[in-house]
Amino acid sequence: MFKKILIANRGEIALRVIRTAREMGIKTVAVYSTADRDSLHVRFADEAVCIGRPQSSESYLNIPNIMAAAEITNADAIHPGYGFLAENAKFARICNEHGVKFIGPTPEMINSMGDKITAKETMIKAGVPVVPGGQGLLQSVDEAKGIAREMGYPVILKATAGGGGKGMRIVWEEAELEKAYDTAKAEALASFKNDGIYMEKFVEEPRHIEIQVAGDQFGNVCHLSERDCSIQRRHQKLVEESPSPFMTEELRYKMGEAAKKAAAAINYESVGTIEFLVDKHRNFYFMEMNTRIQVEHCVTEEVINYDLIKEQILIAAGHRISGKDYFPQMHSIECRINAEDPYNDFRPSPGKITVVHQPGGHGVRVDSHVYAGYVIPPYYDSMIGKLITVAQTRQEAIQTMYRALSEYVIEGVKTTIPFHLQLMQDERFRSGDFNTKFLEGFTLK
Ligand code: MV4
Repeated sequence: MFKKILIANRGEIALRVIRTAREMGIKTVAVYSTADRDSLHVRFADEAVCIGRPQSSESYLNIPNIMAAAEITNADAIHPGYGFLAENAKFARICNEHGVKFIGPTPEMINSMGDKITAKETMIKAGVPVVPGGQGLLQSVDEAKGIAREMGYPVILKATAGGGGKGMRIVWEEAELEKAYDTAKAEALASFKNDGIYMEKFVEEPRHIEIQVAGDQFGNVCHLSERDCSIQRRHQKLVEESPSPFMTEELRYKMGEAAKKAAAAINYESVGTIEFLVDKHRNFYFMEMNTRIQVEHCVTEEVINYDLIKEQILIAAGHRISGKDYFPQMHSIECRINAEDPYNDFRPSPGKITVVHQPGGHGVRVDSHVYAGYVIPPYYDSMIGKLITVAQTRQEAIQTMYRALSEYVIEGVKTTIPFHLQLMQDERFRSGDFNTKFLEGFTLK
């Protein structure tokens, strides 16, 4: 087993990894930017090394500084968390070349899922359903018109180097196609230095349902059931839950088998997530694979009673998994509590938190790195913490969430708590009848 893990991240996920490492008897090294000197991850780690100025590019994305910190502290593994360098194949390669185990998949696995056309081709070969569309890169507007005419509008243009919604264009009729083609290409080039785009049939009002998977170095793969992440706003997830209220036993079986096929197709090693679009007829289509631990991993942990970070560390250390699948025994919901003003277009609200009271009690988990006096820096994401509830039923998990949200006190910055309070009382949310468009028709009272 590793003796000392460096955590190349900050905030709640750094703390989350430190907690599990300590339970496993593994020492930890925090790295931090000068904006994060007073962060809890710095105080709770066994050692801490400053790696640069506040801007991510000079600290949490600065590979030479992180490697230097690993070297001087004698860390034998690096946990990348999510965001920052978590899906950076070059970083994974550099870690491994320096004898520091990257706690995640190999650089080849990261690359094979990073390019969306390559990922889609791999899935077609593996027999995983994908959204109907053109084969590979679009070469011209005329080619795009031909494909769209054949499969019918609406269609969607996506960047092969994209993901997470950046640089997408929905096209409702042929008259719009040429302009959309040009802007999608220009946006892709500007955002990713790669102007490759491809086309798919646009699936209207889909649900976003993802399957958690795990694979080991010996070819065993399993699934750990689903999360419903349909409650999003501008591609930012706000609420996640497991199981999905839309799920049936049959659909879980089919999506679970497809997710395992997807992971097995690249001999996936580590924990990861297969994202699917699910239409109203319960047809499902591979969207992308996340080769990292995700923000919303906690709802899965709660419903299967299983520490996913521990599993990720064990797999990286060469342990075997049994290969048996996991099914939800409980219902869990996560609300992302952000320092944003929900009355003002969710505008970031960084600054000093003057008062904190975090909820507790039966069925409540808070994963957060903040305390009274903590300053949320303007340089990174605006997450204050994740509030997670678990109960026997969805209705009870919602009731517990409403109660916990009512107890949650954060003063000094605006938060998304009022949004979540209203959502937990919303009839449509409570009925489970929602899709990725739900928040477009939601206004805060
Ligand atoms: C789609 C789609 C409809 N049809 N692809 C958004 C994130 C990126 N991973 C892909 N996304 C979508 N791809 C087809 N063929 C609708 C979306 C989409 C979406 C997906 C999941 C969650 C929220 C979303 C919000 C808008 C659009």
